[in-house]
Amino acid sequence: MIEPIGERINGMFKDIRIAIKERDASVIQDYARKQTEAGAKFLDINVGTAAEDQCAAMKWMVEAAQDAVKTALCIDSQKLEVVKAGLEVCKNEILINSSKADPEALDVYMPLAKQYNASLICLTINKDGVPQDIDTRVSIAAEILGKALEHDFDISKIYIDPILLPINCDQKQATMMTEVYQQIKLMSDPPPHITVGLSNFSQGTSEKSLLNRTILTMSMAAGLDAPVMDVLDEELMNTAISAEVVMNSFIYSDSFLKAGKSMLTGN
Ligand code: THG
Repeated sequence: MIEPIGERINGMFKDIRIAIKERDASVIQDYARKQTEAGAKFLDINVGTAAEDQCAAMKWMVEAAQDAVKTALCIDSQKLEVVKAGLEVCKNEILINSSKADPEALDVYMPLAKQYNASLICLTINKDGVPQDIDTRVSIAAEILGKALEHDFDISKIYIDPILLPINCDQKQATMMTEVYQQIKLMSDPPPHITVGLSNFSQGTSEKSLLNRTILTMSMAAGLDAPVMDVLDEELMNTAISAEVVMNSFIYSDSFLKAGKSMLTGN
């Protein structure tokens, strides 16, 4: 089954930015509960760029969220010290978001993740920047899996993010990505999970929800299984459940939406 990562607790959203500034935990906790009820397996926690002290803000957000829910938290920052701040206070299950793929970065993040018994998102970005083609993404993914073997890191706790770019930035990227997912899924048994920021795709477009549903369906067919996504978009979540039943992940009945939802929420 898909493991949706709820995107909404992110300082890029104005209401979260204000909540961080005013230290209003109720806003974080409302989104933690609502996204969990909607079927999020993980809650992304990202302080954004506005917070003055990002480490303090991360600690506060993690504490606020875990006071409300037992849902696993996805500690999201490009900065190692901000990730570490979140890890120090996190009592829930952890997904670290994220490490880059150069060996120096992975040699820091893989032991760190093991120390916290955490799963780890690895971006297919190295010193040469964000890859724009299939082969570079696939070869960086292979390097990530090689490093995981070296560190004796459980591949089923690796989430590879091959970087989904906006449709209005380079329209050819989306179909390339499905090829990338298929190739990564063949690299090991069990395969790693595959993550992307799904809403990246529709950023700054009209028809965001429709574009997100369409790319989600196509991507799930190719192996995407853990998108950072808008789990509060009910049609998007229903699309995910529908894709799972089409792929024979659970038995069809006329109440498959209800059945799928309860599989996601565990009740
Ligand atoms: N990969 C990984 N983690 C990620 C991303 C990724 N975390 C952050 C981000 N990208 C995924 N989360 C979002 C959250 C919201 C949006 C996009 C990605 C978004 N926001 C709207 C917009 O910008 O148009 C609305 C913002 C607003 O209302 O202010 O689309 O790629 N591993």
